[in-house]
Amino acid sequence: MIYNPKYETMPREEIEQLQIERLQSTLNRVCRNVAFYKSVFDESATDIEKIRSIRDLVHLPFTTKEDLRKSYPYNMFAVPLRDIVRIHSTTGRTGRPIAIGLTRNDIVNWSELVARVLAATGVTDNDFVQIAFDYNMFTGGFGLHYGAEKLGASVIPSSQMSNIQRQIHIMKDYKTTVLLSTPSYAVRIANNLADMGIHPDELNLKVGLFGAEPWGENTRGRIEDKLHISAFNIYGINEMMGPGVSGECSEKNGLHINEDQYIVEIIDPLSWEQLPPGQEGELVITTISREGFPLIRYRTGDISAIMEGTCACGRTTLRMKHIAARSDDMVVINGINVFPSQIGEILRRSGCGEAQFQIIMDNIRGDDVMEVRVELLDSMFNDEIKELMRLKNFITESIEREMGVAARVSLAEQGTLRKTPEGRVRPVIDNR
Ligand code: DLL
Repeated sequence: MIYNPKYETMPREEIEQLQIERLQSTLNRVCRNVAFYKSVFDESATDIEKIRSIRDLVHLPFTTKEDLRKSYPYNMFAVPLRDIVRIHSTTGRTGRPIAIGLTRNDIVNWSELVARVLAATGVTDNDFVQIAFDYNMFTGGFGLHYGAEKLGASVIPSSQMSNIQRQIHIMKDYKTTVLLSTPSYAVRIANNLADMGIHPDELNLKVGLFGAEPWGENTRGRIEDKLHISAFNIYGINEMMGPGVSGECSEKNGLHINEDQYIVEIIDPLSWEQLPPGQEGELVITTISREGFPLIRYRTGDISAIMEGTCACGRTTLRMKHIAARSDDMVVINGINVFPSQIGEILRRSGCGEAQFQIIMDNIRGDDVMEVRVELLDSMFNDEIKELMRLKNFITESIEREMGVAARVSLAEQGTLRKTPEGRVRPVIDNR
């Protein structure tokens, strides 16, 4: 269902007209009320009066995560603190946290965006929506909660509890029809269901919306098969209020962007040039209706592309490709951009499943060299040497053929790849 036909099916010129009007008013507000923007516009000699069309966006400076970290907690709010009714924040695991402040109108707008994203997947006021995202400073729980309530659904705020069996009991008892969680949590639910001897058809689940971490068609297939539901991708980021930036419709072919509140661009992460539709690069978002915490050309660090062509669902809003990588994990070797997600895809196809891997870059006597170290899964340990050699050759050849780079592939024992302080495998180690 199209929740808000006015904004979701607006003709292209009208959307762009609305965007430029809202952008101009946002620029005026940030110039008046946010010292950071006043000074960057002054320093870069940006004349906001000259921003007359969406095409002029390229003349505005970017805002980065570092800018927001420096302004923690309140320095970039554009309204007096008494007008802020909600504060959310990132965890700050990788540096200082990024805090956002929302006014009452911001919360109303956010709920509307989330209601649209839910409705696009078929959720209605007849549904029981179980929200298995954390309810805390993280935007997932509260953001989706307000949107689901706005839609009129019956909301079950279960949060992401570590006791998965309890999560499943709630799902069964309350006859949950829609599950909202991270994709990895949905996989854990599916696995536990099997362990508990519950057949998915004993549940009432029909739809799942998953996001907050990268996932692709393999995981979609696994969740759909094991839970007997239709699985949809939703995207958002704390700095853009959280979930609600974009989401998939019934076509499951890209995520529709809520363009009446966000202007989205794709840039080359190295040259910072804007890229045309179809080309992959870093997602840059400008807020155009936000009061508490407006952001101009915010570099999300997420890699996506604007999709070409119109969608059969009837929405006219632009679609973005699902996020499979982050620009900070991209490495460049001999002018070729390499994303860990591309290697992950090749490994899945070569039968390594979700094996962990690491890209190690070195420079040997002036030449850049790339090693891909793949952690053997338990099941692969028993394979004959001949079989492992075949696998190694297959991966090496696929990387060369599909990505145009020569890589040395090595197989490693489990637990031997270098990790981050939080215990995650570092996707890239660049020793150059
Ligand atoms: O994860 C907001 C959210 C909550 C989105 C619930 C969807 C559902 P942050 O904690 O700020 O906000 O993390 C944002 O997570 O920059 C992406 O790298 C990643 N991410 C979010 N959604 C997706 C997705 C929330 N659908 C960061 N696919 C973003 C891939 C995603 N990555």
